[in-house]
Amino acid sequence: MKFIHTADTHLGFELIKTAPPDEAGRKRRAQSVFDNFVAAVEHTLAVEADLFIHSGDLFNKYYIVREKLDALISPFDALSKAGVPAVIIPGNHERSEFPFDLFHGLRGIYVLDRPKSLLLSLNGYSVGIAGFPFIKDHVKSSFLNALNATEYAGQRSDFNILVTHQTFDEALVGPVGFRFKAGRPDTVSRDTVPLDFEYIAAGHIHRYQVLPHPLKPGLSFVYPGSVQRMSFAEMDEEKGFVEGEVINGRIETRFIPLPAWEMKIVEIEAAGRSPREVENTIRDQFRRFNQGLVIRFNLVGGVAACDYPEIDFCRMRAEMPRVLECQFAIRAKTRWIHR
Ligand SMILES: [Mn+2]
Repeated sequence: MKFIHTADTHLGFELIKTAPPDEAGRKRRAQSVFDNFVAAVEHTLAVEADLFIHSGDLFNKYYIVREKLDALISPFDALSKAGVPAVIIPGNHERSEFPFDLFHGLRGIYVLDRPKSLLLSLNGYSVGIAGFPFIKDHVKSSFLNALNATEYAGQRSDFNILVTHQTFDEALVGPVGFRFKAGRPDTVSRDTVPLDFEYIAAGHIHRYQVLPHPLKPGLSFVYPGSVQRMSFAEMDEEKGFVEGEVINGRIETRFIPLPAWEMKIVEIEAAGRSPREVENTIRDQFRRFNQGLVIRFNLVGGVAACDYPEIDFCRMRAEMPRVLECQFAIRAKTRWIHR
């Protein structure tokens, strides 16, 4: 029995409320995000996996129009046609729900849009799967309530998988390695999770990691991470998804890497300097540019926009060599103004 586990695909990455200054760049990134999701699905078919799991944040925003959602879920067609069951839960980016009929008509796509459990027969094994949408508030009590509401406990199966989109204690994020501690209002303590599972398919944390259950060696909380570097906080992280397989009666996992774009931040002391000087400092970076680069220029040194020289960022973008996306941000005290 083999399965593919992915999460945090953030499809529709280009659709945000305020138009990004580098709109074409954002669209190129969105295409690359979608391509990585497709790559995970294609891998599922190529290795003839028996199950596909998506543990939340399929989409980047909850307000994407229906027509676009229909297009974004097209890779599930291939799974459905190949007879590979897929289990999906809504994450926080979907505000814990999908349009109720989004996956209607797709055979074998199981959306756990409320606490549910199901029993699948996969390559000779009975596999119990329990899951529920992302829980925002009172996670400490709500998590166990939701888990009980799945009624997974009544099932008897060879392997049990929990699908969840939450932060568990000791989860690691960010460039300086921040760890979520038990007791935070948004964090579930791993030691409170029942031991009835063989695999916990987690989502929400964008860095790939495997956290052990403190009370059951061999049971892990697995975050496959996002399929692409969604923000600069992830700029050094390897990206991919997880393949799990039953070997000698237990689930073994491995990480399958996906191509990730390069991300770079350049800080420029710009307040009080002439436009020409700052533009030339930006131009000095052009030799490092390539088509796979997401670059951000942080202009710093001032406390308000008026402290900075007037730069025609449109013209700068027009003259620069092609990058995936170029962002300019001006620091005004603690705020960033995007240009
Ligand atoms: Mn996410």
